[in-house]
Amino acid sequence: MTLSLVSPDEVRTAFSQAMSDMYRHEVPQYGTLLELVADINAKTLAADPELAQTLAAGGELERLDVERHGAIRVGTAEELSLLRRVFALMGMEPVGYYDLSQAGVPVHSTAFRPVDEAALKRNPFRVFTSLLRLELISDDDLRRQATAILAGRDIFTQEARELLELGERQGGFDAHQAERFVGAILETFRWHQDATVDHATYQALHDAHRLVADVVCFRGPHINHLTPRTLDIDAAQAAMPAYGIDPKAVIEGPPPRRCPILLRQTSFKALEESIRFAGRDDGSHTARFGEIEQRGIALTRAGRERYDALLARSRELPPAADNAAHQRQLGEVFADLPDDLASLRQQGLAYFRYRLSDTGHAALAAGETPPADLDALIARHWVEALPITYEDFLPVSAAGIFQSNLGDTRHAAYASESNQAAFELALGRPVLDEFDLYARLEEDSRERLRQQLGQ
Ligand code: OOG
Ligand code: NI
Repeated sequence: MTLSLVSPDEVRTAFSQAMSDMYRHEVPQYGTLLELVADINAKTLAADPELAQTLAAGGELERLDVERHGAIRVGTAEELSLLRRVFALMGMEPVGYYDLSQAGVPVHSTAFRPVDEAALKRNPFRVFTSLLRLELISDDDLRRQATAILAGRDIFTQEARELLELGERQGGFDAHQAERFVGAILETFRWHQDATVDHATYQALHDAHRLVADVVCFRGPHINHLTPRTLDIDAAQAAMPAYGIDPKAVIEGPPPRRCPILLRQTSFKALEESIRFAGRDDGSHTARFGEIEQRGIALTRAGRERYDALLARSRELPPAADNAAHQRQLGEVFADLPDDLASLRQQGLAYFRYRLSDTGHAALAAGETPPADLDALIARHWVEALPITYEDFLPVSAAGIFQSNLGDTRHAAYASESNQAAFELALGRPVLDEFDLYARLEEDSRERLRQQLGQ
């Protein structure tokens, strides 16, 4: 009997929907956030037909409602490499390396996400995945104890492990197996009210760093937030209180711009939730929250260097009084970066997807000779340059999101080297370079164009 395998895109879509349903059930405020984002997106599109048209042309409109990212934190190399295999069956690969230790968070991370154009269009679901760096716990006894606790847990059900191996053997799943796989993997990310340790152990780990307690004291890496994509994050941030949501103080990332770049994010603060310790006494734990994001154009290495330099400059200024003042201040610093697509393109600061326009198609059909170079093709409207959306994360913003959920006690930067090699060893493969991926998307579109034009 031959097996008819479903596409990994379908498995990923089913999984992202199942995660969203589970999280809405676990954290009802996330459901409210989804409503808010849907309201704001509908209003934004109605008020800005040009934006609606650009999004539709780029294939962004169909994916808007399914689009989200999530975040998890794991404790061991084995957990991370198993998740790498699980996500591979959903068409997700590790992209980028993020070192959060500089910001006083004892983890390093990658993002599992689809990488090719068709898969990104179908459903770009991403999971920001952090690995706890136990070596950054300075107390020897506590570090050994945390290591032992983690060594004794299994974050996967037996069924999940069996299906993972089956999927790898077969090179995928049939529809029924895919459904079982999604259900079994969902268990890994479920919230457990029962901690696996007693109160004293929790407290000791919590005192080392709140994140250490979050990773070590539970049965598995509960999903700690999910993040829908909004088209107007300033409006969404402003509307949160009216929906009963308490936002973090400032929106992370670049200021509002005519041509949105990279990624802007904000979240509501983590909820205090009741838990039960192994000794049966009650306590509380604060880890889970909701976030929204607005995505813009992906920057080239040169563009990203400009972004990083401007962000660093803005961080030297005295902190602003509130989000509005913060955004104004950022806006002044970022005035140095061109804010129109033509300049971003001509100066090689951002990535674009090139496409033969209706005019180009008609001219070609009429037997006209196309202009020889890209700028002339664009100037004569044969070709459209569409922004390529940024699909990744930003380390400074991620640190801000972590931080806003770690309460008021800030940990100083860890005096450690960033260690991509150790992360990749734990992961079991190198991470992909995000710039290479965007460059390839751009180059593929140019290659298609050259073929159509016979150049
Ligand atoms: C991850 C925080 C980073 C983002 O969107 O930058 C993140 C975490 O809290 O585990 O999700
Ligand atoms: Ni996030």
